Amino acid sequence: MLDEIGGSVDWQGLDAAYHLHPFTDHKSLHESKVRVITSAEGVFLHDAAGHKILDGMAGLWCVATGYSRRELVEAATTQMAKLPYYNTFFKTTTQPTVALAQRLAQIAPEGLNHAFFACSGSEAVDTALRMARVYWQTLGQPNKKIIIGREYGYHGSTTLGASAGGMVDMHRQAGDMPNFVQVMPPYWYGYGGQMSPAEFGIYAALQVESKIKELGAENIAAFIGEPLQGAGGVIIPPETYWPEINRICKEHDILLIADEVICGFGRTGKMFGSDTFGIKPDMMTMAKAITSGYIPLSAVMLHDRVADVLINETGEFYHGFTYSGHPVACAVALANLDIIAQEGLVQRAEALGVIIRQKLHAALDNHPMVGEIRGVGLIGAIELTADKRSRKFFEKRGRVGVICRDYCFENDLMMRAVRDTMVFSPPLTIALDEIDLLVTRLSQAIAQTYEQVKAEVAL
Ligand code: PXG
Repeated sequence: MLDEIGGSVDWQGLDAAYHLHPFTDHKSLHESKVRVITSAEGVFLHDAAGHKILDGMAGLWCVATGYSRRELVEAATTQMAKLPYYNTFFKTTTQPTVALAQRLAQIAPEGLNHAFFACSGSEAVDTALRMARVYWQTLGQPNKKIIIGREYGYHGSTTLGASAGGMVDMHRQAGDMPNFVQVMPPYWYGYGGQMSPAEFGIYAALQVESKIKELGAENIAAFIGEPLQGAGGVIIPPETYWPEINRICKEHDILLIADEVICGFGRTGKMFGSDTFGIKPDMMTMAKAITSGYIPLSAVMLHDRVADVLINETGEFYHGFTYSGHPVACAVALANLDIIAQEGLVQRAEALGVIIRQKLHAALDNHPMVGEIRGVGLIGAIELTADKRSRKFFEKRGRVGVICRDYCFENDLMMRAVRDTMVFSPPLTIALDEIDLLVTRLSQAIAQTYEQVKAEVAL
């Protein structure tokens, strides 16, 4: 393979020799070879083999403002030249850090007025969970330690994040600390049976209340949930779900943490998923689109009622990171939030979401293998099914999804498969003709998948 300056470098071989990837079975990766991404602009990626790939996933759900934004590059280089690093530990701060904390307070739901910075979604989640426990310790209730999460929830890959999430394989591989439990997700398509979505939303929320009663509210610190469960397969809760969760957390005096790492900054058609679903969080975790993925940054936003206790009563909170509030990352985030505001990307996500779903319905509703098309703003999912009417899953879960994902790759479309659910989350800057291209390539991949699997599963 030729590198960009014309030399011959075997990047794939070197990658196999020296690099371990996240969430990867390396033996099978080495058999199939890695794809080398070399550059990107707008909503397109380029790889070393010369493909121009439509990025239907905005990287990993993060490149909201699209690739190749000069404004973000300039914000980073200007800040690097002025002050590339300083910490926020010992009575010091930096200007971009303060400005970003203020900006986040302005755009976050009412009452969430204080920001704590970290570098990844996992660290933000870890921080929020520790804050929740410290909050209750400070109030003289140290037994309130248990965190309730949900099956298929994803809250990152630190040990606390993995424990809070509901990914069984992560739990099996040591991500299973004590004092974490999971309840059913509000996954109507998978678990709703004969219930209407509205009935099922209440039913799923009441599982949280049952768990609280079983374990005792006096032992529970917080409930954590993504407004919609992204990595779990874009599980969008029925409208009845979150209002009931608000009630339950309030009534039982349990903190409510909204993990906005995927939903934040316009993805769901409002600034935050909490705005879209009417969530009243005590804390919000955010990352990814805060900088459109250009540089690592995350934050926890705290409601006044939590911040007041931590600020005025706790004393020192023994937690923080070398790069908390990193000035370059914060400068990039500010420039990124400027673009989101100036280009109306939040409203755009809402409007384009309607259009993309219309087009997907028109192209795929009659397909025998498409069980459901769902979405909100510019995030969505297509359930591939063995039986449309009964919403039956394939026998070997996940296999058809991988086949379809590989056909997407072949058609120069980057998509994710979660089990047999195809998920999409393109940059919020995607244009109408690029939406058409996404729908055409995805439909083609689904048709090819169908041809391959229909004989086996008698669809
Ligand atoms: N919370 C949520 C809701 C997430 O989606 C994290 C926390 C952790 O963020 P960091 O920055 O530590 O990765 C995430 C991350 C996937 C995929 O394949 C999803 C994530 C990360 C990597 C892959 O869907 N979400």
